[in-house]
Amino acid sequence: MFLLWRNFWRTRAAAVKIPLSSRQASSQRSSRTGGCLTQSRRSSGSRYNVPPSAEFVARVSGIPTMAKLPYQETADGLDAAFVGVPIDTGTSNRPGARFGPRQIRVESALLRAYNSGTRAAPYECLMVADIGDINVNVYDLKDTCKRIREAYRKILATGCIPLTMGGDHTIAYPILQAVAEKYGPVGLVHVDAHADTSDVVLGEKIGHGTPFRRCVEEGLLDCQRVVQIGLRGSGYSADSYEWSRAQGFRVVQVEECWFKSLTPLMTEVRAQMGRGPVYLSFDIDALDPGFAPGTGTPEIAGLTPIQGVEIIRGCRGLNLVGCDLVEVSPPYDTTGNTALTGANLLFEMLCVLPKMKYY
Ligand SMILES: [Mn+2]
Repeated sequence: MFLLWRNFWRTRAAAVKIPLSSRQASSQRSSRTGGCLTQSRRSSGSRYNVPPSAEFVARVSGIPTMAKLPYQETADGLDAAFVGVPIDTGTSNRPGARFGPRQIRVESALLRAYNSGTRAAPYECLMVADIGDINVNVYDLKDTCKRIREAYRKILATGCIPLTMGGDHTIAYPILQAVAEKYGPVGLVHVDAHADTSDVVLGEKIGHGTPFRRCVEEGLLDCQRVVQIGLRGSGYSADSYEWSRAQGFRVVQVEECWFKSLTPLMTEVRAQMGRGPVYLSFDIDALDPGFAPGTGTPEIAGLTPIQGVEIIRGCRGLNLVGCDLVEVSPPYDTTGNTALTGANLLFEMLCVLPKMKYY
């Protein structure tokens, strides 16, 4: 009866343009349009954050957050959080990845709420938000690493799974320091054109070519449960991946991936990872630069976006404790398509997190 009465007055108010009280107006906006001026993100009545649908709210409207989710300051109360780490101080070649999180957020306005391929419904089972960017120090990479490590400690302490938008690949090192502090040595699915296992570059231990060497040295990885997929490009010696193999990593060079579905590979990877905690680190340069030119160290003959999606979907069932998508460098792809690809890959990551609901 109340509903009938309310609807009557709403209809009447709309028809004769009776000014509504601000409370009524806001309620009407929420229920009819999924949020309008205020971009009410919880308009569906769901207990979870649900991004406003582009069926009712123009995609191009609003302040760009990842997937048009609400922004909140901390990870409190969240099952998963999108977080940006805007640095490129660790890049060895073309810079620009500091603008990655920002452009990924802008392009992510195209994302919708359901995964049509896997029937995942992330916003019906997980509380997700965008918690902004780590306050990095663009003048000091070591200080930036410290800031990242401390920020991720706090994020992980809440029980939330971070979905990170890079930033160059240096960031995986301090993130994994915080992750291993909580979970112990983790398995790693590392998708990349490069192994990122150099020891020292130009005299420096910290950079985007060294994070996984540092992780091994500090015992952050369960080396028997590490796989590196998509590696390629010219090297400094004939066997560029000798060090990785010597640690116990499985190395899947790109030649093993050419012309194939990677779904069978991922069956093996899931067996390798077992039930323990796993971190997924996806460097956009794993994809062929024809698909993802907006990155700092592109290598030809890379993975297709289809293979990238197969890898991420193949992580379904793993005990994922964190994921990142790094090295999107907007200045090298002004179309935004690399960032859009990155946004979609991050959505795919969200859709394979533990406790996901699938229809
Ligand atoms: Mn990398």
